[in-house]
Amino acid sequence: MNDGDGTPAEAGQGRRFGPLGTVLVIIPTYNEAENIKAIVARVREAVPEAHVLVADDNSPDGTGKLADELAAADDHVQVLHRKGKEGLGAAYLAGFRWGLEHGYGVLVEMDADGSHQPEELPRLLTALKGADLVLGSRWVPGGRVVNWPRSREIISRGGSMYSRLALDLPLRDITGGYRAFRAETLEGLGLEEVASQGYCFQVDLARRAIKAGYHVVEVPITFVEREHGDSKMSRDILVEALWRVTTWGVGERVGKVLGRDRRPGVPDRPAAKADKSTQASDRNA
Ligand SMILES: Nc1nc2c(ncn2[C@@H]2O[C@H](COP(=O)(O)OP(=O)(O)OP(=O)(O)O)[C@@H](O)[C@H]2O)c(=O)[nH]1
Ligand SMILES: [Mg+2]
Repeated sequence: MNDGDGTPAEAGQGRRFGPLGTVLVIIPTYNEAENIKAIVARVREAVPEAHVLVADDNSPDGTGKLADELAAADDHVQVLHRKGKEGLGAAYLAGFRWGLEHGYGVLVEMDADGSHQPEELPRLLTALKGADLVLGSRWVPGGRVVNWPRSREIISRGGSMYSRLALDLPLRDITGGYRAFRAETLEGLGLEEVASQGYCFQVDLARRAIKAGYHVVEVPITFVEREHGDSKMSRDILVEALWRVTTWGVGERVGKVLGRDRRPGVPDRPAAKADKSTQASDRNA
């Protein structure tokens, strides 16, 4: 258990946050046979009380079978077998659903390829004691990337900057996928409406959290480029992100001009928390 102590965190602007409850680390996999054992072992070592859910899309390289072996040997490891490759977003949505149904208090997103270091998870969980959502961030002071080609860094930084400006989000790393959500936060994001898949899945969840008034904190991380296996990044994923972010941004601006007080795709609900003014912390930005 990673219980919060209910103390008002300085970052939470006076709000009291409840205990965290049990942590579920969701690891989506597609052809990660070379990585799955190491990443699960590192999570189990770094945060022994956390549970792991591998969400595998019937990987042809047998990742799902390896995950089954891990699950058979460790009651903190579970596997969600999915029919076939449907993209990162769909795998996370299925993993979130599973985790919420099973009563987990915290749901963590983590890649299988070692880019998101499990050893940094305790820092994310500590920050979550005073937040609704914590983003592992490469682009705040103290954050960095290791072994990334310049071209990837430009795409990633550019994607976050474009999303920040287009969607008016006070965040630095909007496309990153190392995150810790409180269960109540996920329940308030309108996940049933989420259709985005690749990088824009992460943008979509971040913008929903901000627009719904949740307190989002960025914690610096060191992102390490994968050493084994192939990236699933593709031109289609980039085009999808560019298209959706642009559409959301235009929709929000048109909505403002028309006097609507809510953004497209964002659930129409009262302030998520008592303090609606709670916004993303620019503490680290
Ligand atoms: N279940 C599932 N997992 C996926 C799918 N696509 C990617 N993943 C997983 O999502 C995580 C991130 O994918 P990566 O290929 O590492 O994408 P990336 O981090 O943007 O690219 P690199 O930096 O080049 O590694 C990895 O754990 C993948 O195995 C998918 O369609 N289904
Ligand atoms: Mg990766």
